[in-house]
Amino acid sequence: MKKLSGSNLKLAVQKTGRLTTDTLGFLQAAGLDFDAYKQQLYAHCRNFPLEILYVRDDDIADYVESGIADLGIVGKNILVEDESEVDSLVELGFGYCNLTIGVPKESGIENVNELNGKKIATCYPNTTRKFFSEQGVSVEIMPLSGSVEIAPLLGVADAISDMTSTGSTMAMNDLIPLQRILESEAVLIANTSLSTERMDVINRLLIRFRGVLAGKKYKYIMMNAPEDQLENIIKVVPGLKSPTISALAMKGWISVQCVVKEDVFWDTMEELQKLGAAGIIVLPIEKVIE
Ligand code: PRT
Ligand code: ZN
Repeated sequence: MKKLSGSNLKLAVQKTGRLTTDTLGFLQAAGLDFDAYKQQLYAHCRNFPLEILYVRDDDIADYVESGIADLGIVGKNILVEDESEVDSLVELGFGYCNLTIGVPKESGIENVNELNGKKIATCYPNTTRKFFSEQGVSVEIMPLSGSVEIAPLLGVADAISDMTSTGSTMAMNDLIPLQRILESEAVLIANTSLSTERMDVINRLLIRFRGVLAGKKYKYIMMNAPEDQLENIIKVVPGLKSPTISALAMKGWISVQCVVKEDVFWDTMEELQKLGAAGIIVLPIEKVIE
């Protein structure tokens, strides 16, 4: 078996699970070229000094903390639960989920104070215990390693604390979400005592990652607009520095090109139309390097 090179950075990612597809897609969008076969335990990156280790998500933070891996991609929920001593470098915009308290529909429970003295089943005992103690509510925590949703049905717990994304699992088990106790998404983490040399390589990787993340936040637009509205248009779409303007063959009209933030996209479009902009073309952006 080919040995891992000591000098390359090692990045631990989830082998198979909810984070896998988005993680691999993100790394590929950042221009990293590597293999990802189902049975593979590690992959060498062909165009960057990086080895990718495919592991269980529960092991990622431990690998990074102990230095077996320099970097990892893991849900924030695991870092909080394990109180991992790692550096969180950047939130990656996928793997969104919440740790949520759920109670049986027929319990009639409407707030967490009513859980005083009750038993809570969870795969996240530390985070859950901390939440209830901060609320001043005394509960008995029942740690489980999976299938938490059936604990109330089996009569072994009064409520649960579990990860939710769509909420359909709770609903299917006649549970009502009572309160969100942690919001989570995938994060890039690093070992806390890396050499300057390794940090330099990580910073190169971070520029690529941030480029992908920024690309998702913006759209590129091209439009025609009346020349006398130029000043107003620049106020609406300042672009990264300032929009690119070119003259149209038709007198009194210009072409404007710039980037627009995704979260205010439709508001921006409406304002531009009010200023007389027409023929607006919108393109996705792959990366933005500022
Ligand atoms: O095999 P391995 O140990 O690597 O994986 P795993 O089975 O332990 O973890 P996995 O793949 O289920 O989750 C990996 C990470 O994905 C978690 O640590 C979270 O950061 C993130 N994530 C995002 C989720 C969810 N969404 C999620 N919905 N983790 C778990 N769930 C489960 C939840 O526990 C519940 O059973 O999905 C169910 C609820 O989903 P909804 O959509 O019905 O609300
Ligand atoms: Zn796991």
